[in-house]
Amino acid sequence: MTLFEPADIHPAWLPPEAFRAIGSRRTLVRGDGPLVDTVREEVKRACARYGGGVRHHTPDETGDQTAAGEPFDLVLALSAAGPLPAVAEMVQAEFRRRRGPTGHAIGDEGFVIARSGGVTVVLADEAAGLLHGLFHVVRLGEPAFGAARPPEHHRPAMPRRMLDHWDNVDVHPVMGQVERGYAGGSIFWRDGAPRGDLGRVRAYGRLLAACGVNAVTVNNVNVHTTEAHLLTDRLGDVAAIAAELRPYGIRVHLSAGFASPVVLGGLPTADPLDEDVRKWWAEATERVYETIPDFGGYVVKADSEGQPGPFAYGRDHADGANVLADALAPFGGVVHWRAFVYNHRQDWRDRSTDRARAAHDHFARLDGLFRDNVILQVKHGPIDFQTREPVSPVVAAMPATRVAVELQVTQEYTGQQRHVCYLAPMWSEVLGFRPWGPAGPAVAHLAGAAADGDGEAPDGRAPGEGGGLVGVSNVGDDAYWTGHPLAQANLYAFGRLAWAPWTDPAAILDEWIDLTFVPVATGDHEGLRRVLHTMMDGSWRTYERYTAPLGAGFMVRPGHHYGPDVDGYEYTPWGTYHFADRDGVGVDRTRATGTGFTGQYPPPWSQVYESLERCPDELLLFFHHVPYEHVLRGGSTVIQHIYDTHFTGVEQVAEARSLWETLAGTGSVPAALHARVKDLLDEQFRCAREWRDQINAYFLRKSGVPDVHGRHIP
Ligand code: GCW
Repeated sequence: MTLFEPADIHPAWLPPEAFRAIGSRRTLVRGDGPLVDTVREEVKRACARYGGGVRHHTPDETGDQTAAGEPFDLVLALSAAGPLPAVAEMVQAEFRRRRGPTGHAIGDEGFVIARSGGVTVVLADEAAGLLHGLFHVVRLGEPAFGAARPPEHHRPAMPRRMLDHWDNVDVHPVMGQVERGYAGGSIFWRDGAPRGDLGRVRAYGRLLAACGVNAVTVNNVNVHTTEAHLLTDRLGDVAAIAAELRPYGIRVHLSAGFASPVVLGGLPTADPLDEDVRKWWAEATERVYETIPDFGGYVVKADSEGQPGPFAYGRDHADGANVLADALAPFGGVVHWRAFVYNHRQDWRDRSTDRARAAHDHFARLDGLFRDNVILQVKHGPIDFQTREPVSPVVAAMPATRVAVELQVTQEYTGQQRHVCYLAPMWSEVLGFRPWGPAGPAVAHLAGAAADGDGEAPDGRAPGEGGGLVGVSNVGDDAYWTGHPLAQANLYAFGRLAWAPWTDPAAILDEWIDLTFVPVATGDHEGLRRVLHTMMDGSWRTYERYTAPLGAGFMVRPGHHYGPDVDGYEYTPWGTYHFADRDGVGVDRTRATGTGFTGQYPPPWSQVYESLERCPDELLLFFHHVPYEHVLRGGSTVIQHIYDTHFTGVEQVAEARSLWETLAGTGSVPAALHARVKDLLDEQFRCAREWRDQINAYFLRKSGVPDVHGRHIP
């Protein structure tokens, strides 16, 4: 296997220097199989650069020493590949002793790491675990070879950690090559054909494995005509991608169109209960597995924003999902069925329809009717990836269904990779939200996070029963992968939170900084770290301050969704309204007087959100319509809060921009990267001012209430 390092592509969090600690040491890799080969190649390449050595014992070879009679510094071994060097045997025995007779095995993707007698040992039951263990050692760097450490058991909290690419094969006339993509073209497709640039796909797989992702969907959930054919006659294109990602333990999934039996199979119907339709799915799926034996499964957006679905045949979404699930089941595949179903042709005059309610209204009653290999993929908020939304009530409403939570790594509504907006703090809040209050499970548990090393899920589920975490990818063919170089941190954080949801976002940022910026650590690395934390830790809240206030959402330019337009969606069919008038603003979603959405939550949240006094400030306008002079829990009035946060938000962007300036010429970051971020910060500042002025002017004009500080509002 040849490892690929594209010359003009930024290495993101895997620059060669990140492997210095490993590359300068003597390593034994013990085990066989393709993923173990990947581990060995990684170590070999690092050693070629930094002077270390790697040895691969054959099964009948043993020993604790290199051929030159020196001890190993690092042993990476499959637990069943024995006999292992004495120190690894000891670590294994110690791990078994600690976990006790009923404790967990190391697990499919897990690993144990320890350091004893000057040797760092990584043990895994499966090769994928060894690969994750290797990248853990990379993350630790030099400290991996420092003080002794007792066996630590790491395993992913979520069984499936998937990135969905909204990449089109053909350039879509409105959405382009990548729908909501802000990092150039697709890394998979160009102008109707595969790019052929498979080295880049391989490099992508490597980056993903190093942050914990293990599944990728290669085409947009909006399946257009050309893309539909990936399932049948263009399956070879998918197989080529799968071949590049496989060495990094990443499985390929496909977005499939629900009408495929008609569109591709020429059948008169796609009715999920029709025998010919079932047969068509079964046969098509069998062919997929003949070509890609480790294929992950399908992702389906049905009856949503114009995509076909079971409603056309009078069937429900359990009928729809189950026909695909049955086709996949013999091969161990899963169908990710999206819960993003709502009426996008609503009459704005109709106050009884509430888009926030839609997913729960459609899906809650179907709980228990889905096959085991159906994963209901639920957007984290009830509307659509806004900067601030409550957690979707669907996540708590489906105890008998596997639920995956979908996050948007691509920054459609959070600055489109022109603004710095580190999203891990938002995701961490989502994952930590406890729908039944402090004593109940968190969202991360419901999505499958039992096996996270911090105990069993409180709801008693066995590890890995949940659906996992899904992110809409922010990657394109841009030299920095993500357009904004600092948006790489979001991709990295997505993988790390899917692996370990309780990790502090600031700690994840530290990991990312240390890996990404090692190469030019000629400058003041601690200074760089401080600057990046100041710029990024609170950047999501900063973004929230200068955009739509208090959970109101949208207020973006229709279509492309960049920049402010307070009434842009107010009189459209999309169901995203704020109802501002001269007296007040917000959506009444209470049971008492509004749409009743608050009733979709279990207590305590059904009561907390219902109550004007108890509803958290940041979600007030999501749940209530209030007068401008309404006093928030924080003490300020709604209108004064709007003015204050918008002035502060812009000041914070200005500060970030000046801070970045202090890094110019210091050598802490490469000059080209510095220049790219500088330009983007100029744009962020411009855009933030535009947001501030439009929002403030709009609400001043509506309310007539002046700013108590008398600041200029145009
Ligand atoms: O946020 C919206 C986007 C659409 C997207 C849709 C979805 C892929 O504006 O571009 O379509 O969500 O999640 O399906």
